Amino acid sequence: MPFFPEVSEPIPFEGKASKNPLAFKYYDSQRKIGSKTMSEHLRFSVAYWHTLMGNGQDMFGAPSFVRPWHIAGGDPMDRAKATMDAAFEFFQKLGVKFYCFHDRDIAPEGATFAQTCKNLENMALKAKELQKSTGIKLLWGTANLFSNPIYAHGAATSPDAHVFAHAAAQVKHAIDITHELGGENYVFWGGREGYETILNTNFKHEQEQLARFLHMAVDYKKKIGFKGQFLIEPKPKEPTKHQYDTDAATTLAFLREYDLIDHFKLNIEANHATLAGHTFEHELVVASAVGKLGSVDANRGDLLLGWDTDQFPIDLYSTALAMYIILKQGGLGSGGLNFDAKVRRPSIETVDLFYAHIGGMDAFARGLIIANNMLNDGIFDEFLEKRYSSYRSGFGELIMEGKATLEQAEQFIHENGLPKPFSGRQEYLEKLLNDYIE
Ligand code: XLS
Ligand code: CA
Ligand code: CA
Repeated sequence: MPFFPEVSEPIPFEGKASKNPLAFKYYDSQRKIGSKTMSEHLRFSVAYWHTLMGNGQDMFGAPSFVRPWHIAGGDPMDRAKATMDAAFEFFQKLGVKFYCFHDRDIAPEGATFAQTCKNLENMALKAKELQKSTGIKLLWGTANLFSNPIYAHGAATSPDAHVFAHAAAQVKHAIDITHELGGENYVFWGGREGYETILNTNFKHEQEQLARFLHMAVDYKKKIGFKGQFLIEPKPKEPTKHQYDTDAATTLAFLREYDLIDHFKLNIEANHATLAGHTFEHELVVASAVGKLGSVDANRGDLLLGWDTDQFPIDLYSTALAMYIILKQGGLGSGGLNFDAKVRRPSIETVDLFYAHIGGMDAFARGLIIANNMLNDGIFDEFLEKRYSSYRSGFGELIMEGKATLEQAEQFIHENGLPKPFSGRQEYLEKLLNDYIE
C-alpha cells in the first residue's frame, strides 16, 4: 500500500504553461544551465524531521496531521520502519536525490543508551538498503542534542561533564552512521548551546567546552576516515536567548579563535539569517567570501513574526540572490539545498507536502535561471568592476598591495584634493534585477 496514493509516478516537468499543480513549471532536472544540469546545481534535499516526523503540533495545540506512517501505539521501531518506507517513497515521487536526518528522526530512543544505539544501527541498515535500491543519498546526518531533557542546560556546553560525555557519545554514533551511509556532510547545529543569563553561565568556559567538543569530533572523523564535510549551522536565538553560533561572522570568529577553521564550513539557513537581523544573502556572502559556504537550509521566515517559522521558500528575489552567490563561488560542492521547512498546521493532507516541495524547488530553479542570466550578461559584474576600479591603479593599487602608508595618503590628498561625490545607483540596479525576474 503506498503512503502517497495521490501521486502515482515521479512529479513531471511540464513547463510554465501547465496548470497541473503536481508538476514542475521550472525545475527540469536534466536541463543544462551552463555546464551542469539543474539537478547537479541545486542538489535538493528533503528534511526528514519536518516532512516525515512533523505532526502539526504547536505550543497551543495537539497534532493536526494524521500521517498513515505514524502508527499509534505498538512498537516504536515498527513506526520508525514505516516512516522510513514513507520517506523513500516521498523522495522518489518528488524526484530529489538527497535527504537529511537527525539520529532521533530515523530511530527512537530506547530505555538505555545501548538500546538507543542498537535502534539507530538497525534503522541505518534499512536506510542503507533503501539508498541502494533507489540511488537516493544522504546529504547530511546530525545528532539531536536538544530534545531529550538531559540537554536542558546545553549539550557540549552543559555545566555537567556527564552530560557533555553523553552528547559526545551520541555524536560519535551519529557520525558513525552518517559515515556508514555515505553522508556527504555532517552538521552541527547548536541546539541548546547558548544561555539565558550570565548569572548562571560561565561564558568563556562554555566556549572552551564547545571548542573541545568540536576538536574531539574532528579527531574522531580523521580516525575513522570519514570524508564528509563538517558544517556548523548558525542561529541567533531559539531555543536559547543567546545561541553561541549566532551568525556566520560570529561562528567564523569562534572557529578561528579555537583553531577549528580548517575543519568546518557553514550551513546557512535563510530563516536563521533573518532571525539574526540579516538577509539570507548577507549570511551567504559572509560565508562565501572566505570560502566557507558549504551548504544551505532552504526555507524562509515571516517578515512579521520574530521566530523560526521554517516556511517553504517562494520569494524569487531571495532565491535569485542566493543562487547568484552560489554560482559565483562555483556551486556548493558536497553541499546542497535542504528544505528545512514545514507545511503550516492547517495544511493537513499529505498532498500538501508535495505542493510545498514543488513550490520550493520551482522557486530555486527560477532563482538559478535568473542568476545564470545575470551572470552571463555580466552587467552586475561590470558595474562592480567599475565601482572599485580606483583600486586597480595608482594609490588604490598601492593600498591593495599593502604598500601604502598614512603619510602617503596625506601627500596624495594634498596633491589631488578632495574626492568627488558619485552615485551608488541602487535604484538603477534594483530595477535591473527586476528586469531579470520573469
Ligand atoms: C533548527 C535547525 C535544525 C538544524 C538541524 O532550528 O534548523 O533543524 O538544521 O539540527
Ligand atoms: Ca536548519
Ligand atoms: Ca530553522
